[in-house]
Amino acid sequence: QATLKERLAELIPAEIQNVKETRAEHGKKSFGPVLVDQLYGGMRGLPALIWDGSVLDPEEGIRFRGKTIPECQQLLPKAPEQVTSLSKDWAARAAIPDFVEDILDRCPPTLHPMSQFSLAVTALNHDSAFAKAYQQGVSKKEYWQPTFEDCMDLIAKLPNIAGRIYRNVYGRGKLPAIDANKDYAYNLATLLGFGEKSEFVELMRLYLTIHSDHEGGNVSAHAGKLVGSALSDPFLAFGASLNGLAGPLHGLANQEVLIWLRKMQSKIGQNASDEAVKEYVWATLKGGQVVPGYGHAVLRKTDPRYSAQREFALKHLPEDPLFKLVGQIYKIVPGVLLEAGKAKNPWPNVDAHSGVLLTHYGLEEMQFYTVLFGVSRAFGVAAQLIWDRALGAPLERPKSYSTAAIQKIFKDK
Ligand code: CMX
Repeated sequence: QATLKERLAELIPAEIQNVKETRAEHGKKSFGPVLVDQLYGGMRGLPALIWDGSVLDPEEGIRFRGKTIPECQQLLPKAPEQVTSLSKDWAARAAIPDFVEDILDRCPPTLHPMSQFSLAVTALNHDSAFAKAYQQGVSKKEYWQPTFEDCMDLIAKLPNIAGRIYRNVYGRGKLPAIDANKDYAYNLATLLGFGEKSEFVELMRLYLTIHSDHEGGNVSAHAGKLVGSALSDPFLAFGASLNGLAGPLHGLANQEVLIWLRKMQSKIGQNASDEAVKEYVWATLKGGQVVPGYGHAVLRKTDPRYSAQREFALKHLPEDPLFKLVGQIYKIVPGVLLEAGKAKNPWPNVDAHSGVLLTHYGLEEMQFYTVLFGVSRAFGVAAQLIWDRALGAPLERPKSYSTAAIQKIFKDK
């Protein structure tokens, strides 16, 4: 049975050929007009990147390698032997260097967990196989191999980093050892102190899968790809992803949702009427703030990642009061956002639901939530970094314009 690396080595030559043929056939074709508004408007909808692991449809949501979330739920895991050998490989690579432990142990508990996470991941570049191979003059054709090793190390070490941050910041005792006979989600849950709760472990399996990838243009994915394009190693590249994920319009939204819900409860009480909730939502908008967990730059329907978590909650915690509040909000917020008339998508995204599930099982420290998002996002970013190096993706360098230049270009047109 082939290892993951051997399988990749089999697939790469055909994919190089596939890209070559695609470029030969379509390379000179136009991909639609670029509007000046797209330059000012955060490049929304601008075709600009290749990303193979997943594709996001505005109506349908994410597909991972062509499969929807429900299809993945049906199909995974289909290869128990491969899963076991991969779990063992990650367990064998899981230890983090002493100096990275020291860095984390010296962080003040007031430093946000995402900043600590980013520091630790960046520091892993100390042992990067890619950086070392590059210094030794490795050929371009071989780039993907040390990148693969770094990506596997990165993924493998994240549970120890996340667990250490959680226990340091929240005083939750000593970190246990990784169990080489258990899967990644179980080990992550155990390092956080929740391994005994089988439902939480199951939640981690769902959580790690649905947060892993959301095509290439979102801030964390794009930041990783961009930095990787300078041949910065996967630790430096993924550090950039984490810094982007830590923003409130992106991954930090899951923390913001919980803070917003708690504030709402303290303001209008536990079992508030629909009217009172609606008023609170309006007050948020009138205060010039966003409703966290709602809206999306690409999606125009309810995020299937939200629906998958809602299904989990309906099965395992239908009576949880906070889950009921999330359900109540789901009925109210889209109407308010539509009436307010600004948001292009009034429906909930992944972050509207995740915190409630974690809270239910006792992981109540909301500042930590985005760290879990980051652990999962490593899978998508790392996979693309390997493919980018295998396919020889070039340095990213789009053209920027000044407003004066735009005015000049269109002066007489
Ligand atoms: N609440 C209030 N206003 C919102 C809104 C929301 N949830 N969603 C969008 N809007 C506003 C925008 O702020 C923007 O206002 P201005 O014109 O004053 O700048 C206007 O509606 C148009 O925005 P849009 O085109 O619909 O949305 P964008 O593509 O610009 O932004 C996103 C997308 C996600 C940043 C935005 O919907 C938002 O801020 N949502 C709340 C934060 C959130 O949940 N982020 C997590 C997204 C998922 C993830 O990455 O993890």
